[in-house]
Amino acid sequence: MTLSAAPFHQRLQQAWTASRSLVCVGLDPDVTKIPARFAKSSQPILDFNKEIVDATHDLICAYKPQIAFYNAVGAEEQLALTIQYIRERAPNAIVILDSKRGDIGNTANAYASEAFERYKADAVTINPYMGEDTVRPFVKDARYAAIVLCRTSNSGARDFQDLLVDGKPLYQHVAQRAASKWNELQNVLFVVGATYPEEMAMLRKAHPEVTFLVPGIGAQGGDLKATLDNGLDANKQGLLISSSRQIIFAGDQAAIRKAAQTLRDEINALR
Ligand code: OMP
Repeated sequence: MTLSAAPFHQRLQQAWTASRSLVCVGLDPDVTKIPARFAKSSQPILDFNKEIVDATHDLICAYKPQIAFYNAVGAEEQLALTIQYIRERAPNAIVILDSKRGDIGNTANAYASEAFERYKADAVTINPYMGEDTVRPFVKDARYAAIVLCRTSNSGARDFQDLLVDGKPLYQHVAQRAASKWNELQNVLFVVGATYPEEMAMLRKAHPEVTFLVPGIGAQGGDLKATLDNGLDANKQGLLISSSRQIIFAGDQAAIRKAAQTLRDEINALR
């Protein structure tokens, strides 16, 4: 079996092992913040992303482009070329398309095809609010994964995710359903924000084998030590610790590398 045909859970293990890193770099190329050195480029987003990938490819286990930053400026082609470049430069890295999809079945099929066929991502973030049929298209093939929003990193996460349903917060129901009903192919992950370490501890206790995508480290002020204490699995893995702005807008290429290396080293020292 070639690596690209391997099941997602094997590819993820390979990415962790090969990189010895739990760092995921978020490729969120806000055009108002792209460094001036790219001003003359005809494809500034692509060139900026290439610089980031060149600087970090041996320090990370995953990249996570957030689709809004590409859609907002009609840069879909640059997104596709970025993912192509990641495949060349970092063949073991997992590519997560952060598009937080969630819609009825036939529309979800189109979103799955966008993520896995058009952009050739390995995984996609999913909003599970509309229920099982909206998630199914993303988990039906073991090569690809759905990363389900459980306990998000933002302040508004409390508004609905903490509501008690049958005596239990809604985010725990989401996790329970996702892990027990949608995960036959071991290709369901959870989004769990670094800004809510107690909730992360609850989720890790209830779901020792599920991988968490953890945004919120860096610009959002999440606590790295608490994240590792509460989120690591029994193999000292089980986490994709994602940081975007703190790494990609750190400065020149050396500063970008240093930011990724510092995060990787801090994580490895704590696990
Ligand atoms: P930084 O705060 O710059 O590291 O970026 C965070 C990234 O993670 C953005 O792309 C967000 O869209 C994304 N994110 C969150 O910030 N919070 C969440 O709960 C979930 C995500 C996500 O799904 O990646």
